Formats: sequence, C-alpha cells, structure tokens
Amino acid sequence: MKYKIVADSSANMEHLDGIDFASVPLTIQVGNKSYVDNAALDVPDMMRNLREYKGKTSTACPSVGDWYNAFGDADIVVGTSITSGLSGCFNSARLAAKEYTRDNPDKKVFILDSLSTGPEMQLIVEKYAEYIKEGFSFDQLRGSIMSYAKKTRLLFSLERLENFAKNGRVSPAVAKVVGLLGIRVVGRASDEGTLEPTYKVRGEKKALSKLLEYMQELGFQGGKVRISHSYNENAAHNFADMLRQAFPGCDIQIRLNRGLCCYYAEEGGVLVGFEV
Ligand code: X90
Repeated sequence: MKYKIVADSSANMEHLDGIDFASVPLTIQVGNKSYVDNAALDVPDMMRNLREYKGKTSTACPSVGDWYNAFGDADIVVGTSITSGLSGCFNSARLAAKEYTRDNPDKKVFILDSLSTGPEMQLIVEKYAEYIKEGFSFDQLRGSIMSYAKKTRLLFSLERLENFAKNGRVSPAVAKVVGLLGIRVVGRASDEGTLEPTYKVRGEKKALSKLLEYMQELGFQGGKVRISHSYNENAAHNFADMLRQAFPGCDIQIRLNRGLCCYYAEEGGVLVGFEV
C-alpha cells in the first residue's frame, strides 16, 4: 500500500520526513506577473513587488488537475485544503478525488476541508503522518483526522488587511481600522472557516498578550503549537517565549509563511495553530 499526504501551499510545507508528501500550489497574481507558491518561489521578491505595485493583485486556487497530479499513483491519499469559506481550493480537491477514484476504483482519497489554513493545516498534516506511521487504515485515517481537527484552532495577529479587502474577503471598513498605524487585529478562523476579527489592539506587545489570553480562553492547556509568520521573527520568538513561560515543556515550532499566507497575512502577520 502506497500512502501519500497532500496539502495546498497555504500549509507552508514543502516536504515531510519519511512520508510521501506533495504541496499543491496556489498562485498570486501581481499585475501580469504570476507567482506560483512552490518551493522555488522567492517570497521576499514577491513581497517587494507587492509593496511597489499599485494596481490590482489577486490569488487563485489550484485546478482539479493540479490536485489530481499531486495524488501521483498512491493507493491511499489523505490531505487537507485551505478553508472552503474563503477559497475554491477545497472544491478543486474534492472534484480531483472523485476523478481519481473513478479512474482507479481500488484507490482511496480523503481531503479534509480545514476550515482554516497555515499552521492549523500543518498540525493536521503532522497528525496524518503520525497515524500513517502507526499503520492506520483509510477509514481509521479519515475518522481520526476528523476528530482531531475538531480540537485544533487558528488565531492570528495582523497589521494590515488590505489584501483581504481588495479581494472581497473582509469588509473595507474593518480593513481601514486595521490599516491605521500601530493597530493590529487579533482574531481567529471562525467555525465556518472565515476570518473573524475579534479584537483590535495597539502595538505588538499587546497583540501578543491578547493572543495568549485568547488561546487560553479557547481552551489551550499546553498542547502542540505551530507558529508561522510573515517576516516577523521577533514577534514569533517573543510569543514562543511567553508560551513557554506559561506552559513549560510545550511543543512549539516556528516557520516562515510561504507565498499565499504572506500575501494575505501581509508583512508582520503572525499565525498560531494549536491544540485544545
Ligand atoms: O482561492 C484563493 O485564491 C485563495 C484565497 C485564500 C484566502 C484566505 C487566506 C488566508 C491566509 C491569513 C490569516 C488567517 C486567516 C484565517 C481565516 C480562516 C492567512
């Protein structure tokens, strides 16, 4: 039995140790330039271009064919996609799964709609990998990951929501307040998989303490934490220190956002995926 894990590029993952893995890239459109969010993408260069470009920018999800190809020739494919509440990505994945199993009736595919993105997807992928190493069957993988994902959450602290607003994924009024100097929005991925801006705070220090408070309010008790950021190493490390102080021994990892998450979280943005 050949197993494979797939996730779109919003999970910020390029490979996985010991298990066949494929990242399915979204694309970022800046004028007539198209950036494919794969391992070869020069994210700082894209961000520089975005800062300078005054025209329209947008993103696009992978096609059905992109997902289909990512499945390779695996017998059991499991994966996850960015929230269907904000992207057509899950729909492409769903259709690809249908085609793949129609063409290969002996093979099986399950793609979970994460209703989230970034580091929460990372937690889901890591959990799939653990289950596969434990020898789970397809049905066990599907059932267990659905229960697991009920106990994972995503919070964020963002300095700007301009790209969200430009693409009609958040109201311009909310984006305007967050755009003010020093104002950050601390919020979460809602149960429907949309952006829920919960608090507005002034300054990064306040944003980080709010994040920690919010995590605890949502039931965090020291489980796994995955942090990703858009070129805000300081905030990510300070936040990890705060977490370790409150929850000694807590399993924390920090990574940089790749293209898609950088585009929407914008420079300075911090995403936190965690278990409750
Ligand atoms: O289909 C497409 O073009 C992609 C659209 C993606 C829109 C959402 C991207 C979110 C990236 C930003 C902060 C976290 C928000 C969480 C909401 C679920 C990360």
